[in-house]
Amino acid sequence: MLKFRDVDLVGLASLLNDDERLVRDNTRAWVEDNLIPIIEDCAREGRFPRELLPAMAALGLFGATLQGYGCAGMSNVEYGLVMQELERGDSGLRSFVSVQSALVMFPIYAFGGEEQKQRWLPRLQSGEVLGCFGLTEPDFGSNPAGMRARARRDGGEYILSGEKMWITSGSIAQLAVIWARDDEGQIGGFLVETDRPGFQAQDIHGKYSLRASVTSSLALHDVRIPLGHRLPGARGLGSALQCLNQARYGIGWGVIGAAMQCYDTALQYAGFRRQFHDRPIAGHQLVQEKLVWMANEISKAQLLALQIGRLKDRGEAQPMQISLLKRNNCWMALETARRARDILGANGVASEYPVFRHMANLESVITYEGTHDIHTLIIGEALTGLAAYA
Ligand code: TGC
Ligand code: FAD
Repeated sequence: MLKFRDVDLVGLASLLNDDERLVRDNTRAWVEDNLIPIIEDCAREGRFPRELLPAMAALGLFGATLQGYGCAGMSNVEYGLVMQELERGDSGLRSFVSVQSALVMFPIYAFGGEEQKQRWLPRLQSGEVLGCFGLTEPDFGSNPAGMRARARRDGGEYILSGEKMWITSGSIAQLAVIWARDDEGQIGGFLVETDRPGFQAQDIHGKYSLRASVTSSLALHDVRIPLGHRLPGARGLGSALQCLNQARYGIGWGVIGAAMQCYDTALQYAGFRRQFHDRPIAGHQLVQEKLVWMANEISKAQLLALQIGRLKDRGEAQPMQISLLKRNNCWMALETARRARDILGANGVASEYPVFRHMANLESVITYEGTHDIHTLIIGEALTGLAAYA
C-alpha cells in the first residue's frame, strides 16, 4: 500500500489555526491506523465497519459542531477537516457521520424540545443510539415536496404511514427522523424508534457504490408515536432542507479527501510505472496534463471549502453558497477519481489501489443530497430569481 503524502499546493495549512491542524492530524492518524487497513475488505464484503464506532464517538466525531449534550463543539472548519480525513478513507464512513451528525442530531438540536434533546443527543453522541433520516421516497427524490408519507393525528398519538427509499443506516438505526405531512398538509419531522410495531427496514443489496455503508428502504405501516415525538420547531420542507445544508457542507469537504487520495495514488504510481524507453509515465505530457488538472482542481476546491467554512463559522453561509461547494467539489472529486483510474491503467480497476472504490463511491455522493443538476438549478435560481425546476 502506498503511503499517503499531503496535497497542499497553495499553502492551505498556513490558513488553518493550531486547533484546526490538530483536529485534522488526529483524524488523519486515526483513519490511517484504523480505517484504511480494513476498508477494502469491508467494501468487497459489503460490510459496514461498525466496530469503529466507539472510537469515533470517543474522538467526538458525532454531532461534532453542536454545543453541550456531550458534543465536541468544534468549529465548522474543524468539522470540515474531519470529514475530509474520513472520506480520504472511504465515503461510506463519512456518510455515516454525516447522517448521524447533520441529519439526525442537528434537527433534534435545532428543532427539538429540551426533553427531546436531553433524551436523544447524549446517546447519539456516544454512539449508543444510531440514527437515520427519511426524506426521499420511491417516487420523490429530487422533489421531496411531493412526499406521500402521512402523520395522522389520533387522540394523543400520531399514526405514521408511507415509504422511504435509499436511507443511509436505515436497518442499523434505533431512531429514525421521518419527514411526513400532517392532517393540515404541513411537512413535519417525527422521531420514530425503529422497534415500534409497523416499522420495517430492508437493506438495498447489489450496490456497486458505498458498499461499506448500509442503505435501506423503510416501510411505515400505521406506526404509532406519542404527539411529543414531533419536532416542535420543524415547520415545513424548509426545516428538512436546513438539515441538508449541514450535510451538504460536510460533503463539500469530505470529497476533497477522496480526491486527494486518488491524486496522490496516481502521482506515485506514475512515478514508478515505466512504459516506452524505460521512462516513468509521469514524464509523458498527457499524463502530466491529467495530474496538473487534478492538483489544480483540488487546490481550488480546498480554498472554496475553507471560505464557505469561515462564512459558516460567522453564521453567514447562504444555502446557495453551500450548493456551490457541494456541486463543484463532488464533480471535481469524481473527475479526479476518473483521471486517476485512467493513469493506473489496468491496475486502476483492482482493489489493490483505492481509486476504483473512491470513484464508485463518488457516483453516489454526486447524486445524494441533491444531484449535480439540482444544485445547478438552485444556484441558477439564486442568480436569476427564476426557479427552473418544473
Ligand atoms: P422551495 O419552495 O424552494 O423551498 C421550500 C421552503 O424551503 C426553503 N428552502 C431552504 N431553507 C433552508 N435551506 C435550504 N437549502 C433551502 N432551500 C429552500 C424555502 O425558502 C422555502 O421556505 P418557505 O418559508 O418559503 O416555505 O422548495 P421546492 O419544493 O421548490 O424544492 C427546491 C429544491 C429542488 C431545491 C429542493 O427540493 C431540493 O433541494 N431537492 C433535492 C433533494 C435532496 O437533496 N434530498 C436529499 C435527501 S437526504 C440525503 O440524500 C442523505 S445522503 C446521506 C449520506 O450522506 O449518506
Ligand atoms: P431523481 O430525482 O429521479 O433524478 C434522476 C435524474 O433526473 C437526475 O439526473 C436529476 O438531476 C434529474 N432531474 C430531476 N429533476 C430534475 C429537474 N427538475 N430538472 C433537471 N433534471 C432533473 N435520501 C434520504 O432521504 N436519506 C438518506 O439517508 C439517503 N441516503 C442515500 C444514500 C445513497 C447511497 C443514495 C444513492 C441515495 C440516498 N438518498 C437518501 C437519496 C438521495 O437523496 C436521492 O437519490 C437524490 O435526492 C436523487 O433522487 P432520485 O435518486 O430519486 O433521482
